[in-house]
Formats: sequence, C-alpha cells, structure tokens
Amino acid sequence: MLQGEYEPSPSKWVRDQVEEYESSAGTRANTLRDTGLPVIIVTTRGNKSGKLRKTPLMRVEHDGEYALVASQGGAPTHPVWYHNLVADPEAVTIQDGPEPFDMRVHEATGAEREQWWDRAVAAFPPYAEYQTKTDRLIPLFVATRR
Ligand code: F42
Repeated sequence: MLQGEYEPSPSKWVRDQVEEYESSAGTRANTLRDTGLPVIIVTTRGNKSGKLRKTPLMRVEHDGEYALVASQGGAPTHPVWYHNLVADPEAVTIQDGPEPFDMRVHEATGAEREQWWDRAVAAFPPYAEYQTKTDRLIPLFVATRR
C-alpha cells in the first residue's frame, strides 16, 4: 500500500468515479460511463507534491499484468500521471475489484509495446482513434505485481 495524503482530481467526474469505486469495493462506477467497458483505479505518487493521486483507467489485463495507457483522449500532451510513474515506477497500486494491490511499472517499447497495444485496443477500441489524432506516441506502461 502507498502511504500519503490523497489529493482528489480537479476533474469532478474523475474524483466522483474514484470515490464511488472505492466506497463500493469496486462493485459500482467500475465501467467507463455507459460503455460497460471495465475501469481500474491506479494510484500514483505526485512527482512534485508527493501526494497520492488516483486515476481511473481502462482495464487492460493479461495474466495478472495490466497496461496503463496514457492516452488522455489523444491530447497533444501526456496526462500528468505519466510523469508520476516515470518519477517513481514503484509507487503504484492498482485496484481492480475490492482491494488495491502493489504494482511496479515499466514503459513498454518495441515488440512488448506492440503486443500490449493490441490488447489495449481490443479492450478499448477508441485508443486506436486517439493515436491517429496526435503525433505524440501514446505511452503504455506495463504494471506487474510487486
Ligand atoms: N485517461 C487516460 O489517459 N487513459 C484511460 O484509459 C482513461 C480511462 C478513464 C476511464 C474512466 C475515467 O473516469 C477516466 C479515464 N481517464 C483515462 C482519465 C484519467 O482518469 C485522467 O483524468 C486523465 O488521464 C488525466 O490525468 P491527469 O493526471 O493529467 O489529471 C489531471 C487533470 C490532474 O489530476 N491534474 C492535477 C492538477 O492539480 O491539475 C495534478 C495531478 C498530479 O499528478 N500532480 C503531480 C503532483 O506532484 O501532485 C505533478 C504532476 C506534474 O508533473 O506536473
């Protein structure tokens, strides 16, 4: 588990989703709006504030590992949680159900990234569209149990 003060997202729909997911032990608010597609809650440590940040992401899972896709809808810049993971790849938990578990991440490149990118697009097809919207290569982290 990560110790530290939680700083809710400035984005209401995000912090509300985190709040409902956690308070229902992952039984509610566990999909992306009405898409029915599953979501996980990723906790990182703010690389400047040191506070805990909680970020809902699409659930892309394979054999107990997860892909964390820093898409932000195809925006020209990375979401800031990307910088938190780069700064401390061990200060990460993933909640995919009732309890969070400790994870470590690495940024995937080459063949590993391709394999996980295919899994990500299979889980959430809009990722492919997002990538066509930006010349930023959308980063993908692989998270494994710590
Ligand atoms: N975002 C994705 O990128 N991929 C997804 O698959 C995805 C799925 C998803 C599903 C449901 C849902 O509700 C949201 C989903 N999102 C997805 C959106 C995601 O949850 C994030 O909101 C989005 O990726 C943007 O992340 P962000 O970290 O850029 O959020 C901003 C708005 C934010 O929280 N900013 C804070 C602020 O105060 O402005 C700072 C956060 C922070 O980490 N600060 C660091 C610190 O030290 O505390 C410093 C960061 C720095 O380096 O400046």
